[in-house]
Amino acid sequence: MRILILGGDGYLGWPTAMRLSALGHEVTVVDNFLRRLACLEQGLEPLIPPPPLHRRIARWRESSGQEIALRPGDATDYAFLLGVFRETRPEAVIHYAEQPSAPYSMLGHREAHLTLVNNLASTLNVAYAVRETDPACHLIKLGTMGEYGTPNIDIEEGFIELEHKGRKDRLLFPRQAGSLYHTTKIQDTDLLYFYVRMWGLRVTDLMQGPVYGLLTPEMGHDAELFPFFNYDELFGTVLNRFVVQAVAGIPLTVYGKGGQTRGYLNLVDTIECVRLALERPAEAGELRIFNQFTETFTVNELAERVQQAGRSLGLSVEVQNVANPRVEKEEHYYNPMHRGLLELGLQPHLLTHDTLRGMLEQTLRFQDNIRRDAILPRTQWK
Ligand code: USQ
Repeated sequence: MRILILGGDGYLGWPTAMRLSALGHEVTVVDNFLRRLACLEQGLEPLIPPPPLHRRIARWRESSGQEIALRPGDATDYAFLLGVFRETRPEAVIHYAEQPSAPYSMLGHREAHLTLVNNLASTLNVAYAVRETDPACHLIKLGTMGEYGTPNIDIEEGFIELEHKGRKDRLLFPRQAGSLYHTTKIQDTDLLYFYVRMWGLRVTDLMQGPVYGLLTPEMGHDAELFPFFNYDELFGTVLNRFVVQAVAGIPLTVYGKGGQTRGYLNLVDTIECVRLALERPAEAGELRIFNQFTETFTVNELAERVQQAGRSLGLSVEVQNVANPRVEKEEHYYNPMHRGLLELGLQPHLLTHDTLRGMLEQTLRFQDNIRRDAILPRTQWK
């Protein structure tokens, strides 16, 4: 297939590009390097310095013999994006080109504005470019489990059958986000649902939980192909942060009581979910929603597992409850459904002791790069 990946430089975008390229697809990546720029502005560095995208692509060519095409540019620039669609004629587009951090979106007005404009304008542009060039092109959009929040009822996969005053309907599941970033994802879903109904687009919206992991098979041990792995409070997801903290001998930063529950998945499974969605596209006129995670954990459970794995490697891992910088429930009901991707054939890589040991061992290789001043949360929600 001809596949366009928007946000191909990021934590998920780059490993996805390599995987799809390894499978023989014709892959083009677009990126405006927003993540690199935001890290520079905020004084943050990923654990393993990622070479510029054109160098990673050259490296991938050397190791695999496969080509990935690069079109640097901004998905919020419609003329640019439409040009790329016209040139590459994608049969599927994977939209990762969003500002992905909840804390970043809560830093202040400038960052909130950037998040809102970037995420909504890019999504609008993708919908228009698909309609303009080939309405049959399958649009795969990365959503988030955070769109649903933590309601006191079971979370369905996207839609809920409701009976109200004796009448029934199938409606989008109620959403109530916990950050401005998550709110833009709700708005993305609404935009896409609107254009699915208006124009008959085919869209898959992947409601993904926090991702963890460093390696995918395509990387081997070649650090030049490793993903953009952050461990700071802005761009690092919780389990990746805990692994780095364990290696650095910093007490694991459990926010508040640590009963916050989320649905997690391995980086390898993220890419597998996208592949499965690609190979079995949504129908024309369908907004198909999958809840994309494999297991749920509380933050305390994650900390405990990292502690055990760390101790088995001789690390002394402590846990510290720090004041929660976020506004979120610290103890709550959480029971989200996640059948759709399993039905498509997903074989989950679960969070085992060995997986955690592997992550710790990889991180130990780069322990001299860890910046201790990037760990503690500074961004307050209130
Ligand atoms: N947390 C801690 N300690 C930390 C960092 C986080 O206790 O040092 C807690 C948070 O308060 C939260 C949970 O861990 O309750 C998850 O936090 P996170 O930073 O791993 O995830 P989040 O900010 O929600 O965002 C991440 C990705 C985002 C994605 C989302 C999926 O950055 O792109 O959409 O996970 S979900 O959380 O399901 O909305």
